[in-house]
Amino acid sequence: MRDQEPGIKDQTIVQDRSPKPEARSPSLAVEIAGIRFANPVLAAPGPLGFGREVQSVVDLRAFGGFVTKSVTVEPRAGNPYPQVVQTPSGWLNSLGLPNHGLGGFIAKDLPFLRTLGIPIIVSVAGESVDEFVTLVEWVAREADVAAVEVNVACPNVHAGLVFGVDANLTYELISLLRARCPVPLFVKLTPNVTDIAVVARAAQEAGADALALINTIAGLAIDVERRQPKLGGVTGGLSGPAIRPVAVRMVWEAARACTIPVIGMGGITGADDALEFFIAGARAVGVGSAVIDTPNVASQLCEGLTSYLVRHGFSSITDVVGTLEISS
Ligand code: RRO
Repeated sequence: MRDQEPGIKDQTIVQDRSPKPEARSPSLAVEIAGIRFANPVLAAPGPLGFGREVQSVVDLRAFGGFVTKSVTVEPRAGNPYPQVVQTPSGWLNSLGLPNHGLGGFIAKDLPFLRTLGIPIIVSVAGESVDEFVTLVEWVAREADVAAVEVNVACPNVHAGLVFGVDANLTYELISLLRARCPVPLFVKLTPNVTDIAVVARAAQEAGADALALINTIAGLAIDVERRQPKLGGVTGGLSGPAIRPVAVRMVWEAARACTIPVIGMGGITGADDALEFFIAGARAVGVGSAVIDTPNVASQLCEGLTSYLVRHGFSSITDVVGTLEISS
């Protein structure tokens, strides 16, 4: 506003106190398959489990949404210990789907998740088509389940991986489930394939509402003194910073091959890591292993994303999605 001119004394000056557009904080809200997430940082399966286990150390409400660990029809204790070993740049896990089973999830875990007040996405893992159908039908009819995520990608249960490594099987399974699922259906993809675009397109053509990738990369760690696998389940799935470039590349490939939203994850620890996924084409990101070192990682990421948006003059995180520039 210009200074008042000298000599004009009696004139009433009405000051405009409405917020100036440039002072407004950029928006972190995103919409995926009709679900509104207040911010694009989702709690991904892994150390966060079903939430209750970590609620005293992690502020779960800071996440834009919560994706559960996969639920199976029957309760599972998980694979023999050790279930997790550290590697130089991440974690190798062979948890083997420990969970309370469908009945236990609905009775014990879901009531707690409802109290969070953020969208809940329930991941399910069947060992057969029939089991997937049972899981989807039961979970989707529960109140406050925003979406069901079909995990065709678990590296530690043989049957789970069979679907996700084969585009035809993925198509058949997702088509069947889509017809039986009254809420949005997400599909979690495995990186343990030659061409992620082929499986991503198959899931989209079958009616998936969104894709989530990547699950962990299959690996093996050996104790050389004992000449035995370090994990009780022998092989495991690698997560953490080591897998990030692989994940970003696959998100980019899937996003280019499909029109449905992509949720990216794999080794995100800071805002710049998350931004790589957005720029590659992800509309939201998942964070899992990072909570081990940084329990408040969700709020840290949101602060970092906001400051990036301000610095670059973007009004919304959605403006960053798929903006990778490649000079020819
Ligand atoms: O529970 C596991 O062993 C597990 C699952 Br379901 C998954 O999807 N990904 C992973 O790395 N571990």
